[in-house]
Amino acid sequence: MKYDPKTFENKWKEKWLNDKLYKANFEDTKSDKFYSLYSYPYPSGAGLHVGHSEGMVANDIMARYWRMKGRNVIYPMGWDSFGLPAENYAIKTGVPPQKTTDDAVVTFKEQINNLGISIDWDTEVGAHWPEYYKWTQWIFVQLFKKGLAYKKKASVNWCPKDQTVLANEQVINGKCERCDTEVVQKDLEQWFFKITDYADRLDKDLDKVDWPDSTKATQRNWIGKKTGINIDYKIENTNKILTCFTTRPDTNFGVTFIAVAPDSQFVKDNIQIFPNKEESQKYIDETSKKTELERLQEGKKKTGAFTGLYAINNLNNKKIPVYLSDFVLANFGTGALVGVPGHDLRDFQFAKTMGIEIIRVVKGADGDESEITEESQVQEEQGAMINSDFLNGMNIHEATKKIMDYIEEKGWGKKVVNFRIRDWLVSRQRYWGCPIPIVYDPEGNPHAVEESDLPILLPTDVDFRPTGESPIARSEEYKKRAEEKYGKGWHYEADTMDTFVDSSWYFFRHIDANDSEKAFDSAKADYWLPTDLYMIGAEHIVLHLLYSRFFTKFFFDEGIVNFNEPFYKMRHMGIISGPDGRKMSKRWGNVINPNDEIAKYSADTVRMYEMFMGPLADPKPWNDRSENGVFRFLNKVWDLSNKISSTEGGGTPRLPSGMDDPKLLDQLRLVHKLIQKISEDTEILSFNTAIAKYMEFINAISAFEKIDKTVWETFLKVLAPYAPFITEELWGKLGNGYSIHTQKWPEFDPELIKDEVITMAVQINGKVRGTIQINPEAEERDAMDKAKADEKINKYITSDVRKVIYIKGKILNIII
Ligand code: ANZ
Repeated sequence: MKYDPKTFENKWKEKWLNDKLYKANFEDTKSDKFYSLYSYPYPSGAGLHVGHSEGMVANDIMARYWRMKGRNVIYPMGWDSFGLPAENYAIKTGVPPQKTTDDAVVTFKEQINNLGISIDWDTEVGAHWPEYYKWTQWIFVQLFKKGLAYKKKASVNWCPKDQTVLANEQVINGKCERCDTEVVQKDLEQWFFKITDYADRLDKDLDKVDWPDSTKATQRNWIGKKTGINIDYKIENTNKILTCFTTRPDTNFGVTFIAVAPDSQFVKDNIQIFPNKEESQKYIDETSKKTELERLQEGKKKTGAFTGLYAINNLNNKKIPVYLSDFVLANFGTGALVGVPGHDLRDFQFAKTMGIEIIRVVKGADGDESEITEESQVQEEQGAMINSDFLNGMNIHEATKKIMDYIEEKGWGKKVVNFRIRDWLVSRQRYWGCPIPIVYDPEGNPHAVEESDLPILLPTDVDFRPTGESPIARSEEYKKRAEEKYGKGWHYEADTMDTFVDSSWYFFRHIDANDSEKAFDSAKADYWLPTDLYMIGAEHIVLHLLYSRFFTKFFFDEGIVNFNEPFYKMRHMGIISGPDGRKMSKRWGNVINPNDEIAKYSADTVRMYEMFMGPLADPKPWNDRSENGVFRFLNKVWDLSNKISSTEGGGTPRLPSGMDDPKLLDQLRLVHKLIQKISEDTEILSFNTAIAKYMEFINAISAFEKIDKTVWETFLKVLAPYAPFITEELWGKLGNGYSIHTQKWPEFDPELIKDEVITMAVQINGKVRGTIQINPEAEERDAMDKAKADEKINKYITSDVRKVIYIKGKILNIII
């Protein structure tokens, strides 16, 4: 019989689902657990593509591996199902978002099951399900009660075409990410979550988690913790004070201007006394047309206007001109900065355009003390002080400390820590989202909806074509509902929540998905969380993670959970591009649907190929030829199963003492080494190397005329997490009971993996000077010890070893 996956893959899929084979054990609160989390997908109409399934398969291998190792495993799945695409589709076609979303979920689920992903479907959640968003609303209410959800007028990015507020990241080069329309600034009443209260903890606690360094760095950068000082400057001929935040007070003798954000409070309060009032107003008006992103763009020509005011530098009583400039942000620091054009690039560019004096206060590389006239001379990070009175000669770090203390002692300023992170704007003027659980009295004061009245259901009588106001505001039913409940003149908030709110807590709900009494059970959360492996695409490493971490810390503060980081270990999958090397997209017609590949080969082929393509985190193009190679491998596995000898099976094979069948011993060595290597590689998520080892094993074992049954059964168990269908089928065919996936992971016998030795050549400076007997897997240190212990070799090691080139199992080359 040939490998014909169609005859069994469906059968096993159905059986595993019906038997709930992958159910997490919620009774057990003692065993080691493993929470395998894949970032819950947006169920798009296009269905799942191989870019999604890559991460799901990786999580699945881990889930299956740890189940076999005896851990209590949860592998949940859910849907990030609110959001713009379904709404935009509804606007175009009239099909309600509920319908498109529910249809898409059916497709996704079917695709996931086809791949044999071992989901416990009893843990399923969906952002758009009332029984889920009831608790999203509950969280909003808790934040509101603690003063962490508040309303204020804010200048926001506004897309005139989509008629919605956009987050900064949704604005690409000043244009709407989705429709490429020029984004404008608009002042609107908006809801915010006060994530800034958590800024310091969000920064510090990154030390506790096992994430890729670059991901941590990106988080830190976004949080933007800056230690510095606020320095007060008197404005000449007035009683006004202007405070500037600086991280580099060491350079303060080099200050030649002050720049204030045109939209800062200082300007609003004092424009009347600006000697150059008109010119200033004109500049303020121009700035209001620009997005924050445009203002910040590096390399952009700096602009500004002189206010006519002068401030006094306490250090040397120098008069400093005060300018307006849009590269200064109103909501960072104090909204004003001291300009040191010799040592800050933006300040240099500004000084150049405005014709402001440049003073060097830090020596350049090689002690350069010449005048600073070129950008390349501007240096920011190191050097010794000059032209700075009592700071002269110190390096910039000493000088920073010294002058901070000095300024504080004199009462001219105060040390502060600032953060770049801003409060989280959560309201959206859109229909397809979670309604904000706020009701307004006739005077317009907001009140939280009583918890017992949740959920506030999304109305369905809504025409959601964009007009600029929230579509829900036009629902008659919504108006009536509020008035019937609260009285005349009362109305519900018409904005919905940013979908990032939904996705900031879904992993809590998974562990208690059917609880109708509360968002989730604290004891369950304390057992199951933090997650043991979180797999997300590298495009989600900023906001989603910050927001989820913020919610977790809030729950911790509320005493709801006893941990304050949600994701212990996190890894990213690389983007899979189309066979043409381009990003998979409908537009290029290069999207690969796993269903098609399953039909062409098998689910096991798709799974293993996705893992074999390369290191998990690397970007990689789809290649049908290599996929076919994996299919051939599985065919070999199938065919070899026919060679199984009739010896008794069961358990992990070990050679009984006294037995001297050299063929069996060789087979045992092969399979025990395989156990060891697959365990090692799997635990570090090195799936591509693991698969290469299965292939090596199959090549080696096929040299035998007959294969021992227990050896083969062990191999099947070790292959099971990677290829669940074929292994289940062959396991049963060999007369074993269902299911291979509930078997114990085999342990390797250390005796059987270490006894092998080879003869390795040892070179000194490239010349062979002898050989050593060594295990091909031995580390460099062992090889060196053996080489030095050999007199013949050692006598050539006459001076210090400069370098060692060691290739395991091949060669040792010592350079002296
Ligand atoms: C003087 C100075 C001298 C600065 C120097 C830097 C280098 P970074 O640069 O990210 O560490 N700053 C202060 N308030 C600002 C605002 N509202 N908008 C834009 N920039 C502002 O952030 C800290 C520095 O950013 C501060 O230190 C200040 O410039 C500038 F050689 O002060 B510095």
